[in-house]
Parts: sequence; structure tokens; C-alpha cells
Amino acid sequence: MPDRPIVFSGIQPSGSPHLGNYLGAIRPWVAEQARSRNYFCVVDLHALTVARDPALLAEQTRELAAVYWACGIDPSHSTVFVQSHVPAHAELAWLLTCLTPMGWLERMTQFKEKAQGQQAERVGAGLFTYPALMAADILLYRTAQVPVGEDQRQHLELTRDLAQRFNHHYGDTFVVPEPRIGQMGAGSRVMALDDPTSKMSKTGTGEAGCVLLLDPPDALRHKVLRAQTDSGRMVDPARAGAGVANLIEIWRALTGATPKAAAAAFEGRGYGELKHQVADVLIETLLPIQARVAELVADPGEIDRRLAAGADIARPEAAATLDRARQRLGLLPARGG
Ligand code: AQP
Repeated sequence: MPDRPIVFSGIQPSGSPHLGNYLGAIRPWVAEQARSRNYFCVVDLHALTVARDPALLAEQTRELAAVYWACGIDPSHSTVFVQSHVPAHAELAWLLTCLTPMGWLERMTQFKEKAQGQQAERVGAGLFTYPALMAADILLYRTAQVPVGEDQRQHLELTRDLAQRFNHHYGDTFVVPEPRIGQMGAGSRVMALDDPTSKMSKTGTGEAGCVLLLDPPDALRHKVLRAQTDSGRMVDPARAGAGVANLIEIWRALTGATPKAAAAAFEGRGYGELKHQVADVLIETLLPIQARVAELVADPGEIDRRLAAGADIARPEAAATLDRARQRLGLLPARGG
């Protein structure tokens, strides 16, 4: 049987996961996992780019792993592990940081957005060098495909550039990965419900605009019913403003409907009806996931055991790539020979 392509992706435990993480990342992972050999990582080192409450970070790390499994990540196709359990991530990140021109990092729009308005004294250097750690995460597994949301396109370009730069200077070492974005037709860029000009995010969006996967049904409906639209009252898909377009996109992503089917469903209907239908399908999708998460988090020992088993699979793969990179750079082997 031909080797299946290797897939790597991850989410930071930097808050409770939201609808954008689900539609842009987890759902495409689940949909395609049987076709590939997958590493789905809880990237806890990335969460440290901003100061965190230690107890909360630990809790959110377990919760995020539980969300992966509850959404359908299947251990027979996919290895789930925590980034900091595989030390090669931090080590390769350093090697790649040294190879990354400052100018490349300065061009990253996510850094500019996150550091915006903050004094340089208060922004951790990790927020700036984060893309080199992300490149290390991906390159360690000889990854062919990286399924992510649209917001990660620029970081993936940098990963590809870094792999090519390393290969050019030191010889063929890394596989140059391809992004996998928007393959499901909708949901690769979910916008905040209270401000449809900004991306829905764990830390950048206010509570009202961010649909959490673990929000109870009444909160889910409340958030959707309060979503910002515009001064119109009837849906006109061809001329929809950002708020209405975002709701239609969410509905399409959750139902798998085509743009034509969405137009047929909502054209000429009131905004209220659109919102109720989005809330209905959201609740229908998320309730079973929430029930499975509740079962899993009730047994943190079992989560830790599963994560330890995942790290045991990931560690030797990552170590082999790291060793190749170390040799290429002229670093002496740690134990002779
Ligand atoms: N709004 C979104 N629409 C579609 N996909 C999204 N993703 C994030 N937001 C959306 C995708 O989720 C994956 C993991 O993201 P992350 O948690 O590692 O980092 P992020 O993109 O920075 O996510 P957040 O929620 O915005 O986190 P904070 O606020 O902590 O920075 C990625 O595949 C991403 O594309």
C-alpha cells in the first residue's frame, strides 16, 4: 500500500476553543484523517507567548485534547499529543530562529495585530519568533499537508520559505509542506459575531462575538440572535453585508450546503429566521460534542495516559528529523558515533 501523506496541525490551549477553530481546523482534520497519517498537537508552548495562569493552562490543555477526540479525531488514524512533551519542537525552533531573517518576522500580520498598541517593553519576544516554532512543529514530522484556517496562510508560507532556505544552505533535509485551506468549501475564516470585520478568536474577540464549542445551548442561541447584521431586514445573498454573509457562511459550513442551496433557503427571508436556523444547526452539532467532552474531562488521568501514548509515538519521529538537521548544521552528536 502506498504511504499515506503525513498531516500535521495544532491549536493553542490559549482559551476555550471556538467555532472558528472547529470549522477552520478540527472539522477538516476529522473529515480527511482516514486518508493520511496525522499528528494533531495541542501546541502549549505557543500559548506561553502571552502570560497565562498556570492552573488554567493545564486545564485548557486537557480540555483541548478532549475536544479533539470528542469532535471525532480517531486514534487509529491520528496521533494526539502535547507539544511540550516532545522536546525536539523547542530545539528545532531555536535552530530555525537562527536561520530566520528579522524582516520575515516583521512582515507577519498576526504579530502586528497582536502587538499593536502595546509597548515593546510589554510584548514577549516569543510573540515575534512564534512562526519559527510553528515551522519546527510542522517540519519535524516530514509533513506533506497542513490543514489550517485562512489566517495561518502567511505563517505557512514562512514555514515553506524556511524549509527551502535550510535545504538550500545545508542540503536536502526538510519536506516542504503544502497548506490545506478551505477544502471544505466554507468555514476557513469565521468572523466575530459582534464585529464581522474581525476574525473570531480566543483572545481577540469579546465574549459576545466568540461562539465557544462548550457554550451551553441558551448562550449559543443568545450569541447568534445578537449577531451584528445591518440596517436591512430581508436576506439578499448576492448583496449581503459582512454580518449576514458570515451567518450564511457558518450555516453552510455546518450543513455542508452549497452557496446555491443557501440562497434558496434564505433569499427574501428575515434576518431573524436566518439567525434561528443558524442557532438550531449550531446547537444540534455541538450538543453531542459537549456530552463527549464532559465524559472525557471527568477522567483527567485517562486524558494524561492517552497524551503520554501520543507523545511516545511522536517523539522518535521528531527526534530523527532533528538529528538530521543537527548533523547538517555541524553540531556534534550527543553520544559519539
Ligand atoms: N476565525 C477562524 N476561522 C477559521 N479558522 C480559524 N482558526 C482560528 N481562528 C479561526 C484556525 O484554528 C487553528 C488554531 O488556531 P490557534 O488557536 O493556534 O491560533 P489562532 O489562529 O491565533 O486562534 P485564535 O483563536 O485566534 O487564538 P488566539 O486568540 O489565542 O490567538 C488554526 O488552524 C487557525 O487557522
